Amino acid sequence: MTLDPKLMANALRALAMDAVQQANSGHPGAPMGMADMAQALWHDHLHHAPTDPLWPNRDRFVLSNGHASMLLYGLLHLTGYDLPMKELKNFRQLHSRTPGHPEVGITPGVETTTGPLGQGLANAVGMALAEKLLAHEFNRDGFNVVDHHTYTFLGDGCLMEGVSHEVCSLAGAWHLNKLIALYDDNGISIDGPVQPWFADHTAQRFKAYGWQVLGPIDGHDAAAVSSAIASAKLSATAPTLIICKTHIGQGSPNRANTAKAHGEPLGDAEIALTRESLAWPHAPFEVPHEVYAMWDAKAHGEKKRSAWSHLFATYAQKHPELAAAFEQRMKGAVSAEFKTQLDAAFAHSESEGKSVASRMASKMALESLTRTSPELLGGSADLTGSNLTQASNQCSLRFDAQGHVQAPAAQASTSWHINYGVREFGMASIMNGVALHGGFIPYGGTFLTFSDYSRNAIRMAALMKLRVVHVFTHDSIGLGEDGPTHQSIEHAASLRLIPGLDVWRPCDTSETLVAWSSAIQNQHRPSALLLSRQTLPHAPKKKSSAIEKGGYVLTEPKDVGLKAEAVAVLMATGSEVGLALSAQAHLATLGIATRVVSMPCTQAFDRQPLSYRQKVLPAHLPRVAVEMGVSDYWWKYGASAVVGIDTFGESAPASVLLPLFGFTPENVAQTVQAVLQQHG
Ligand SMILES: Cc1ncc(C[n+]2csc(CCOP(=O)(O)OP(=O)(O)O)c2C)c(N)n1
Repeated sequence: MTLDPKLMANALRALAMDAVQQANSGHPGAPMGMADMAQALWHDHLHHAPTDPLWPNRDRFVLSNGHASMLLYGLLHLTGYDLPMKELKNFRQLHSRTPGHPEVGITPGVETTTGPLGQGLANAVGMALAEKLLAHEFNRDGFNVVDHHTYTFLGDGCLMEGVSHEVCSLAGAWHLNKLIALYDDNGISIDGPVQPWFADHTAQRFKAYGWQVLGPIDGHDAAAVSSAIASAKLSATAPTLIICKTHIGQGSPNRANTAKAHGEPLGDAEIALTRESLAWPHAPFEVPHEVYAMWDAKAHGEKKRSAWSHLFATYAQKHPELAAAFEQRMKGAVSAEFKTQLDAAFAHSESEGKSVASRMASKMALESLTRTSPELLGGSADLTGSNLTQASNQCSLRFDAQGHVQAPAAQASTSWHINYGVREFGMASIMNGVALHGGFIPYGGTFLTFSDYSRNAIRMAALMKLRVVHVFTHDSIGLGEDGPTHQSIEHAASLRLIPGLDVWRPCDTSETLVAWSSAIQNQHRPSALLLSRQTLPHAPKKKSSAIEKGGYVLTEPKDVGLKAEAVAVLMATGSEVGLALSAQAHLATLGIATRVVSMPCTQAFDRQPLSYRQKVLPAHLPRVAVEMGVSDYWWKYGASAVVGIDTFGESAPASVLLPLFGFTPENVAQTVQAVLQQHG
């Protein structure tokens, strides 16, 4: 069979224009423009196995400009993945395996969900980082069991997005030489030719990051693209950007090089003209057998995959423990030891009853966790000493000038901690890429207020059901003098609005330990841990199983010396649980019996059966919520009043701010009394 790269690329073009036309929506221009680049990469270089899309040592391919989804679907279909033509005909329709933008978990061969521009590139950086770290940890002489590239396609939009700066700067500093990015430099975005708003010297920009830059080359010359990729693969110390000059909508006589090609179907008349100009006479969704044969990657992929399997089998004989650990890590299984350790730490915390800031409690959890779970890949966006994300046995990740991971001083097991620099969004989206690659449970810290910077990546983690853990410290006005710029007000409530994200705001060491334990055990869910800067008192003795439910009865009137049944419930989280307990004690002196409910994770609470939730929050009892944040969130729990903050904070010591904003036992008690009066 003689290969015809143009014909192969034209098959991608035809499928893209026909599917977009059939859906009457979508983006034909980018797939048509990148078809030759895709042919060069996927045919000549990409190590992938359509019959086993999750083979651990496959190359990763990330379509960062996710609106070009039809390019990826075309590639997956033609190379032999389980993506039949009927799925392409169903492009963008309900429950198809070809959603508008690629979504991981829906389409075999899709490595990450892309569409929010810039983040696919960030995910690719995370994948390349994971590869490098796993290779360092698991490869042995003659056994490069972790040895693959990460490729990404990206467009002008990805490069305009600020997150591309954050992550490409890191990729350079980390010497991610197996990361190869192909830039679809077509000079067009939605508003038109980009020159007036995107005049960067991209090559110089990437050289300044420490990348190798190849091109500009003709992105429609598949041989030129292929040989650029071949040289990129030789890079020993730097990631590579290949600048490919292309024409958006290539092949369409009237739409090529126009913004109209970006996001509109070409229309029947233009499609007919395009068929002619491409010399592609076939009916819509018809691909000749010989073209399928040229694209079919099943046999070749299976050869690569089985060669790796053999290598791994010999590795497993020589290094059985490493092989078992690698398999466990790639499955995302955590050692049973971690739970034993946390249970012991919990018992210790309960017996000690120490007052500790919850950020410090989190560090204590990490001290134990990182010893049993080397897959924990920690980090902080330049706030390590404040977030307390680095356990004493964790090594700061460093690379030498040759791009090698600097081995730490002799240590039995290594857990890494990454200094991400001041790059919250970059950190969060890189963590997603690391989690997608497999082999690690990434976590990263910053101040809770700056969760806004990371927000879309947190949302993407939730959408993709990724186990990443965000450590957000300094979670309220309780941080004090840094003032309103740093004080979280709306953040807890706003994070709780993200479907599929567990938001924990623990009140003491024991709850913090359970929060960590739950975050790690939830393999298909991201978690955010909201932690205090200030010291928090230990709450009364409790069971970890109650805390896991996300909301539970912490104290009853009898715990403060009253025989009576509770007449009201105080619901509180984090630092305000101690305050609710003080208010409960204060009310008891007035003969008013209340119950305190701790609600460290409202999502976990919401997942409990109704009968449990009604037991904790009985319908007949008025409720007062106490949380140093916007009051809005608490109305859903039937609060009659909320002691919250609906303005920004102030710059002053916490000891001044707390009473100023009404966070005193007296004010909380008065609020309960006022509610009881209203309820007669
Ligand atoms: C974060 C984000 N902002 C905006 C969009 C909407 N959007 C989709 S494609 C696009 C233009 C991208 O231009 P380019 O990367 O050059 O793509 P091309 O025109 O070459 O297809 C925009 C603004 C998005 N998907 N993500």
